[in-house]
Amino acid sequence: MRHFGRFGVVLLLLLFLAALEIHAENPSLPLVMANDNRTPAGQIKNGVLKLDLEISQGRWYPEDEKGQYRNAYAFAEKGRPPESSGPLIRVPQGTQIRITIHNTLTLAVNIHGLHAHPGDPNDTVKLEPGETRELEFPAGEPGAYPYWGTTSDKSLKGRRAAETLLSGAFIVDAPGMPEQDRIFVLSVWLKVDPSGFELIPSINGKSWPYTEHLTYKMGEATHWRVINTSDDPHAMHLHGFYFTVNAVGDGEHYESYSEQQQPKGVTEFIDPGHVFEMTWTPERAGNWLFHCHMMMHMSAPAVLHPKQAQPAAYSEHDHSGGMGGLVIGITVLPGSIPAAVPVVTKAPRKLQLVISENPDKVPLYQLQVNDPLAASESDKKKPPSLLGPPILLTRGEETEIEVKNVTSSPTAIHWHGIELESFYDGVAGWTGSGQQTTPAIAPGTSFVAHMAPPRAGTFIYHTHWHDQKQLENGVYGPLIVLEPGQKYDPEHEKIFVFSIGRYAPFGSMLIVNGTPEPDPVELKTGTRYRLRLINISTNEADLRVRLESEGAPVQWKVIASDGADFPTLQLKSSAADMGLTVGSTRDIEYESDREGHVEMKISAPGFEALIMQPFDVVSVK
Ligand SMILES: [Cu+2]
Repeated sequence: MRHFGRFGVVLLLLLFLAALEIHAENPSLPLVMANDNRTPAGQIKNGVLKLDLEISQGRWYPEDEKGQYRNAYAFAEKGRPPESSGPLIRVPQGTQIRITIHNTLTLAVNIHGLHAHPGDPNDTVKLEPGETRELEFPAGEPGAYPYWGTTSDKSLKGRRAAETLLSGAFIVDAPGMPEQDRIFVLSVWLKVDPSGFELIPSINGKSWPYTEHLTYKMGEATHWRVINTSDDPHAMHLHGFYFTVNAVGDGEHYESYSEQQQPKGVTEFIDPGHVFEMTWTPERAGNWLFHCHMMMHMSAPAVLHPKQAQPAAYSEHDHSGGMGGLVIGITVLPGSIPAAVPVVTKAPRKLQLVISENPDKVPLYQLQVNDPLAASESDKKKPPSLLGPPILLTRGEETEIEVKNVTSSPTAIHWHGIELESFYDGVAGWTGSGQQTTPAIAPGTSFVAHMAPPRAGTFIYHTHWHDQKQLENGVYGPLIVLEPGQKYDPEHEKIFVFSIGRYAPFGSMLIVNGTPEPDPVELKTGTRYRLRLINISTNEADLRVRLESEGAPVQWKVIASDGADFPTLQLKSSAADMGLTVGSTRDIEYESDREGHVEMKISAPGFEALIMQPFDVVSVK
């Protein structure tokens, strides 16, 4: 003790008090069980679902029972423990629903979503402490919906702490609907008070690596529903495969897309209270991830792991890898369909991505791409910027990219949107297979990623080291895949990367191509341009991009999303104003027949100042 001195004693006392604070939670409460949403609650007889629900309090362990818990309110089926998410209400279309619901809390609870859909979002049921209510209503239209409660009369966006887990899934199946789907309810425990800030995201009641580990066979079609009952939007990203969005819902209305309308992508934005339905087919074996691309929703919750703020400390065999929260691990087993055998007709093309520390420290890192085919030496002399140079690949061409880490911290690089082998996907300690997972790229070492990208489009390479420092210091860049024989044409193709950088004295700022004040770009009238837009910010799920002239949006044509081209028949001009969620890309065609000034405005909630990318349209004469 003498080594600590008086200051140390005070510190120990504070730590002891902090520990007391944690254990002030009530250990006599029942456990809140994780609900995998596979088993519907209640009994259906003669077309009537009978379900007895309770609202109670329990101890919620976002990880395992050796970890911390929180006292939380949760729904329970009578006679069973409380669950997160709440008991699954799942009925065939046409079912009549009879629910009794009993509030065991000492607080009144206002319940949303227990009615026929579509319904009035303001049609809620208020239960006083100790009150029991009977509800009866028809199931309504097929779809997926959330039901949820609040003890503070807040909306989903305002719920805090114990009430944030009062949520469940409500599914109405159309006749003939396959029931082997999986349902994922997204929650975020958020507590903001003078004693501190707590953010614990969970899927079906658990935070990675305690979320369910899914296993599929190659070729096995999967069908998922994602329901967001948290206060924040999310950007749900699937590694290694494209998925199709089959339907979306806003909590009351559910819209199934016709086959022609179904968007394909690798990242889907989801607002609070909203739902989407997706299908995909795992075509390559190995380990993959489905996760929110917002850094704060996929990092180990600091409140549960105060010492693990340094992901550098993690071991290669530790699957948590600094990740946490809204992350699901998927293992694809070799199945009945044979693995595609790549036909290699010539030596692979070789590129090098060198990540080094910037001697000037602002930004911390600098990235360099060595491409023997791109001879422009001038590019290499550029000062370090908050952005790596573009990597240009050719569709179908076997390529080896050596990632050389000459910094003093480990890293891992993910080839976002590229369909490649799991081992090269870039999640250290996870991707690959049980026998051999992707290693971290330790300081002074290299990792060679192999790929033969099967589609041309706009993609991203970025750090998958779960470290805000790397993501805020430019360890990312555009990854452009061109058609065979096509050359990258900087005259007519303009890349805009939206991200976050720290600029003293302003702190975190939205930036475009590495700067908050991008130079004007000159465009020529009557000339068609391809704009490649990329959002690789930290947490900006709700980023908006607008191209305007004299205050009104111009017309543009969105031609691809996440690297997937839209069918030609669907291409049409639209007003240049769209959301671009984090981990997403869009390809846009734009042509102006008028001279003048055009501005691309990039904005995101939480950033007062929008960022402007100016264009000067000049006439060709
Ligand atoms: Cu998120």
